[in-house]
Amino acid sequence: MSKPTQTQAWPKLQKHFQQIKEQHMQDMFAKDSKRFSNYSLQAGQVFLDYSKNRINQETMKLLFSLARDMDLEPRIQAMFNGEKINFTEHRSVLHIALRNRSNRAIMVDGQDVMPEVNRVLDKMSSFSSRVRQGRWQGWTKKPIKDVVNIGIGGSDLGPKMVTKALSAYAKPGLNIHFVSNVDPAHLENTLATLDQQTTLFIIASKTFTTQETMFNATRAREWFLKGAMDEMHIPAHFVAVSTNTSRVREFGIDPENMFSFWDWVGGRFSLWSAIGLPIALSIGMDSFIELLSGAHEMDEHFRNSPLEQNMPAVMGMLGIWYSDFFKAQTHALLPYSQYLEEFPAYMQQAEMESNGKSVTLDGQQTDYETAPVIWGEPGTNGQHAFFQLLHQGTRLVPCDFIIFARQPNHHPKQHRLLLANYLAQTEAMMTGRTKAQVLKEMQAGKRPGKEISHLLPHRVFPGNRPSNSIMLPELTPKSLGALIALYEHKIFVQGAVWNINSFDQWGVELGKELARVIEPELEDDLEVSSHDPSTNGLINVWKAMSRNKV
Ligand code: G6Q
Repeated sequence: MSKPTQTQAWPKLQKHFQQIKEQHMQDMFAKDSKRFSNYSLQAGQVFLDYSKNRINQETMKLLFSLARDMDLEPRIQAMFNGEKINFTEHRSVLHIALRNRSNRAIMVDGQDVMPEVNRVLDKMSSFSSRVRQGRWQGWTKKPIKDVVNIGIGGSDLGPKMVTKALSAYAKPGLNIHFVSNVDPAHLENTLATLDQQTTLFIIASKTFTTQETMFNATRAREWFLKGAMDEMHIPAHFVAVSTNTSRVREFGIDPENMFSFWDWVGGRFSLWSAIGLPIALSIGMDSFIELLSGAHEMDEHFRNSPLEQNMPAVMGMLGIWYSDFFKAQTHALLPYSQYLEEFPAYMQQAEMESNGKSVTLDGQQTDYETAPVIWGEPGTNGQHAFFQLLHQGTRLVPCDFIIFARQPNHHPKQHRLLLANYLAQTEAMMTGRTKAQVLKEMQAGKRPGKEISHLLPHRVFPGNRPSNSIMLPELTPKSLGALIALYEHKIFVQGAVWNINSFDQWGVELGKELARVIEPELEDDLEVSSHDPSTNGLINVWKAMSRNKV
């Protein structure tokens, strides 16, 4: 089937939407005493309550038949079997092989990829323990104290998010820094307090051609040589993570110090590969393997569970319900964990770069919505900022609330407060507060009648705002691995049903190309006229401004 709108399920869902769209979730709970157990799932360590959604049994039945009409199940198997489902780039999509702890053979072009995957994991293991134990030394024989990962996009966001999330597991005294932006301030501010003798650089780039990374890497090498004075010291301080051996060699890094990965690992799904080296350095290889195991557990759940009990499938189809029928334009990720501060930004790339597409696999324009805008912040901070709009704004914003049940080594009372807020918000979003309730409350507070009628409409909450509640026992490498994999597979589900290629990113290329044209035009004083009037105008204003002529 080319488009989901051509399936039998789609018009049925449209009709069903008309029937259900005004129904309040509170009435749904009132009618079904088992709603919580009927609409919740456990997958390994991850618990999902999706009962606070604007759905009933008929909705889920129709959503799953849409998924089946769009061949979701065979598509899942095709990914796990190494088929070249990223057909615009002629590539398999095998981040699942990187964490295939069962070691079952996964074939690409007639070859099992697992021996190579395991070889690189072994290399990461021996390197990370040498650095962590102080056996990998700088040119003055001092142990490494600071690691600077230079990479961008998929070669930055994943390891940065996980390193921060698992900072409680980090080795004290080994600081991990991430430099991505081509703005010189990023590298300069990072290097300002570092010592060349005890700093190790990881140049992380799948292609080893990305402009930002190559500029920052070159500048980092200059900074290093200012202290070390001799290029012979580079091997002890620069390693590379890449698929491009010749470019790594050209840059001056010995391929012995290169950690490989493969074209079947997409940038935004690469934290499980050698791109995860900063994670392994920070938390140790045993914990890195735990991260992989957690993801593998979720992979097995996704591969083997029927859609009705399949957590990524449920979450993916709910997202489609809101995007395509309720026309929700955004989706908020709200981790109630400061450790997951970077999680929304990471998922923003994963979802929006994967499913921000408008052409089907067979090249037709979609006549339906695809990925929503993904955004979010940790709770409770967000509550004091944008939650107003979630509760009383004009837009419907489906939300995912995420929390860990236990937080060892932290203040239990404070953790209970965090949990109380997590629960209170989903409750408030669902139940709202009616006019009658507000009136009763205000009358009980003995407010003057005039004030009551004045304030009443402002204090009413419509409720009926949907959310998923995700709960995990504790933030560990294993549970985090499962959580990330859950979202990766949710993205897969949606891409399959929307019949788009979730694994290419042509949209990122155009800006890169144009920047390469513009950059040389900024070198001199000559007026530029080769672009559209706005771009020409801006370039010429910049030329005057940067020379203090404005
Ligand atoms: C991710 C994207 C993109 C990519 C960066 C860095 O899926 O393709 O974010 O990761 O552009 O690319 P390199 O790793 O090749 O430098």
